[in-house]
Amino acid sequence: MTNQLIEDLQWRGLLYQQTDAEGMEKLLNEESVSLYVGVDPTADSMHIGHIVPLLTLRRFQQAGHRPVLLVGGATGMIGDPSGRSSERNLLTAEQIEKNVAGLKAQMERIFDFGEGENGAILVNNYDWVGGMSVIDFLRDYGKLVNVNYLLAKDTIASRLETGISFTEFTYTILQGLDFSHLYDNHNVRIQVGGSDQWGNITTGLEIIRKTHDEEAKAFGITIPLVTKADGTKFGKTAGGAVWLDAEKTSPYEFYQFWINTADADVVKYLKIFTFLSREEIEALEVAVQEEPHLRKAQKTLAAEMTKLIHGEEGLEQAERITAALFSGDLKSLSVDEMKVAFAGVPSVEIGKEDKNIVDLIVEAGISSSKRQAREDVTNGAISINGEKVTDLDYIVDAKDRLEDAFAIIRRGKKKYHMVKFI
Ligand code: 485
Repeated sequence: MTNQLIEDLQWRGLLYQQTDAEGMEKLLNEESVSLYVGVDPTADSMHIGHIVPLLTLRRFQQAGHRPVLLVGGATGMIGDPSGRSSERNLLTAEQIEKNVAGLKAQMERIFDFGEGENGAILVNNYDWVGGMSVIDFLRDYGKLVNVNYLLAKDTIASRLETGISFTEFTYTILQGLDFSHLYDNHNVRIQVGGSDQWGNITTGLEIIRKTHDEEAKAFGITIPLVTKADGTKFGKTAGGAVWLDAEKTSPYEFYQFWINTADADVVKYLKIFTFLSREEIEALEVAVQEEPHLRKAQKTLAAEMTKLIHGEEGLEQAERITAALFSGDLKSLSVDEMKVAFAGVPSVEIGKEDKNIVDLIVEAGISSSKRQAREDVTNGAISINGEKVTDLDYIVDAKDRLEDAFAIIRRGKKKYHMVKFI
């Protein structure tokens, strides 16, 4: 018997490796299960690379299963060598504590933690590993895992040349004992992770197999790395990673990231990242083919993702800023929105004294000469904070300084400059 959820995951391209596809499908047909994804608190925010396994768990939740979200308060103290070519620096306990709080808050936004049968739960492996003695660790877990077995893992084998500390070498056993702990205490039957987590997930199955009788049945699946048709790395912009934290990546930047998706990638991303139905996505696929200039699929992707991570309010702000920049009507934006909108535009610092408009735009390098500046002003090419200035004697003063600190000056249709008054 096929399973609708599995079919959907396959159609979305979300299944990469599976330890026992048939067994898992059978299990899902028979009962509602709990399943988990773990994230280590290496930063105080997740980025969009983290959300694919999390969203996959939400798909399981929608099909009636219970997501268990693990924050690695203990494993974060050690550092996962998976996918890394060199040793990590240890974080301090304070840093990890702060990061754990950040991750928890973000997970709470993505999941439904309702009281129901399948409400999500959050766990922290520090709760069962933090107090474990080294003797217990070595006797109860270290003894179950053969060194040869560990050396054969990709993530360890690939580090033997360049070096791997005993600390990182041990990491996979810690993640493995988590799986076993969650199996016993939360009836977790499946672990999900990105493709770099295969080795750690299978260590967990090994530990479960060795500590339980034959009846014990647990499964692992990994999710493919998200790729881009042009071969460049997904999830990176000029400014670095795309974070879920609005302080690090504003809702507007987040929205822009998605709206800039190439036609060649957009349908794939709609499948991976959104909860739109197959019918809706297929209709958008037709739109990409027949009227690509409308960018309907990109707009939908950007709206869905921004709403998911930043809520209706974040989406509204992103759309308002996008529209204002497109039309040039800055007056519709609040001062805070202006700051967000122009975070990336060229800025110059200028003294706070009142100044004639022509002098100011020359000093700020917005017009190349006094003659050019006069021409620009009389032609109506210059505006301050969305207000056109055509008077050559206009004085830029306190009324033009937003928060007494900056002004946005536009020259021509689209060239924006931020002038900071100091
Ligand atoms: O019991 C567990 C303890 C820790 C972890 C998982 C289960 C975290 C895991 N070792 C890890 O490092 N995950 C990465 C992280 O935390 O940033 C990323 C993976 C990625 C995807 C994502 O977490 O690199 O593939 O699984 C959710």
